[in-house]
Amino acid sequence: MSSIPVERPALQAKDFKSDLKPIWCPGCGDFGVLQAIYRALAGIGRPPHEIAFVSGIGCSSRIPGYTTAYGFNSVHGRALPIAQGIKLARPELLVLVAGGDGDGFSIGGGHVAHAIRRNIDLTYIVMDNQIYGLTKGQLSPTSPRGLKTVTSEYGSLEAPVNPLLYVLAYGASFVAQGTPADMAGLADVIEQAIRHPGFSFVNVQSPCVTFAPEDQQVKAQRGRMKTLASVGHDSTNRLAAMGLAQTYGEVLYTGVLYKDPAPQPTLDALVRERQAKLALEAVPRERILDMFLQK
Ligand SMILES: Cc1ncc(C[n+]2csc(CCOP(=O)(O)OP(=O)(O)O)c2C)c(N)n1
Ligand code: SF4
Repeated sequence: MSSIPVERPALQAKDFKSDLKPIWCPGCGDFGVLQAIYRALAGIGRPPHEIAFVSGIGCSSRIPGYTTAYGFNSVHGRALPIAQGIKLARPELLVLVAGGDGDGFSIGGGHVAHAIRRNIDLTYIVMDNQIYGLTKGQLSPTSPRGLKTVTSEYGSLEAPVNPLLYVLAYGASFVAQGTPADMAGLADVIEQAIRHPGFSFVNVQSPCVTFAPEDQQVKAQRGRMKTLASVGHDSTNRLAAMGLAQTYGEVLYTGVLYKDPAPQPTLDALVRERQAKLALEAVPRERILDMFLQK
């Protein structure tokens, strides 16, 4: 047999596009997120069969089906536990997780903190449209105070969850934000998130053109967008990142907010290490038989 290594052909964005046609409303921000994911995956170069893409339930959670990766459109709010299980069982896979702000910060909010503290190597992309899209426009955890929806006819009385502060405060290893209004920037942060070892989070302000108000649409976003590079942000400084994250809902910062300069070991790696150690220490099978036969 030849020992010459076989080079993998370079992959292109189109290699990650499935035959399924998205059924999102025309103009939905999630189309842009999908394109950015195709580009990021092409940049990474792992073939689709080496990628597990898990989502919850919602318009945004349809996204794995539009890729050629192995997809699991799972249960509302439960994408993260499923993805963590997959990564622990099959650490060689590239694991992506995606869903809406409702999926991630309402019903699934409790899972985020635990995924972060476990620091399992996966990338979590939240399509934050500040509304429940699939169920036709109810308040979501990131809806701004005062928003009038079918469930808040006189305007929401609640303050929104700040997803950036949430994940930064729990110690996420990589935190970025993007928008389909800047496709190149979005593809770039998703690729960086995938490359980063450990729990990586990308908040994408992905407008719902059907149920979200005008000031959340791409046109309005352009007036609020600021790249983190333009303000000279040091992405190795978590406290500086938390300071900028306070402006969530006002300034739309794009780029990498935080990237751990010395990433901690991931739980999947630690589990493998322990398994190997225990296997070495394990009593050999023959010895167990001896013990049983009291030799
Ligand atoms: C356990 C459970 N509770 C509620 C629902 C109904 N439900 C489906 S999607 C959804 C919220 C969708 O909003 P979001 O997660 O933000 O995603 P989007 O549709 O906006 O992309 C809800 C409440 C469900 N499917 N399962
Ligand atoms: S309802 Fe909103 S989030 Fe859902 S597909 Fe339509 S535009 Fe997108």
